[in-house]
Amino acid sequence: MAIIKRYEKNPVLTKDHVPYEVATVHNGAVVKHNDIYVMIFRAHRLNGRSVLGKAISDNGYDFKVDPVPFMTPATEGVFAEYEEYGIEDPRITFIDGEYLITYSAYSKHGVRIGLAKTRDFNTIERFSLITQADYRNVVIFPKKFNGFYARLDRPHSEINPWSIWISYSPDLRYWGDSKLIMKPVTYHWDEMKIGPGAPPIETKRGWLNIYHGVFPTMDGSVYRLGVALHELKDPSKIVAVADEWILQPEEIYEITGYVHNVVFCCAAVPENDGKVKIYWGGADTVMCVGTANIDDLVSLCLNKPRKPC
Ligand code: BMA
Repeated sequence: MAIIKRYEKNPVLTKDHVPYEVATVHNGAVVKHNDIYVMIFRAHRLNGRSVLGKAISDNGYDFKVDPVPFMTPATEGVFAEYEEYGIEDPRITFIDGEYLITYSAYSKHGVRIGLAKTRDFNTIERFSLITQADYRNVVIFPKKFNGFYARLDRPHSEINPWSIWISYSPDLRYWGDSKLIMKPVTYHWDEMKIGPGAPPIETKRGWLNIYHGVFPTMDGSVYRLGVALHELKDPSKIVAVADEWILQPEEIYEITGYVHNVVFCCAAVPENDGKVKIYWGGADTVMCVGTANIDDLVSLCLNKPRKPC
């Protein structure tokens, strides 16, 4: 049986739900704020550049989109220079009473990561550009370690297949002590590259990291999702990585679209009943959701691990 049960009415959000003109709705971050699910999603404008939209829901399935985008590329200040080509793939972490939103900022200089903050999803403040080029997929842990914020990140690499690193910061602005902690495995479903997906979820057995892995084929790349466990006190240490993927493109809305054969995750919302709602973009075109038991994901890592690397 599939470890993630797809919601039967997927996709939960498409461009038809959006009151302004967009070509896609995907790679959304979702959190529960005052018992309301808030989704910040990526949407391509008709010029091929992305903005971030906002949608809310009472149940995590039926979303209503705001009349205007939540964030558009900055037009002044230091951010304008680095967001000219669009803003993409948000992730949200709640820590110290604020929501931290990381996003990819694209420009002629490459892609780097912006960090914005909000307390209520009504107002938003850009805080800092927290990487140089070329980085994507930065997720911040919802806890500090020895007084330091921690993040998983994914620098671009020509020599080594793109891998997951960890970095630390005393103040969210300056990051360092970076270390490579997880690599793709040759002739495996994630052999081409891996990257952090949802911000990690704390479980009794470790931090659950839902990540994406890419496999190259004659028909282009296939994006799938996998899981890993990191040590609770020291997330730079990997307890186990599941050998099998947890989700691959299988439904029509994942197989065809703006980019075919893609499931791409930016968020997972743990619930009180031991389940987690996992959100993913299908074919870079629509937003989907499914549920899994957190224990099943943890067991998959522990009982069917792959060789560490
Ligand atoms: C990655 C990013 C994601 C996208 C994925 C599949 O490199 O651009 O935003 O979902 O490719 O196209």
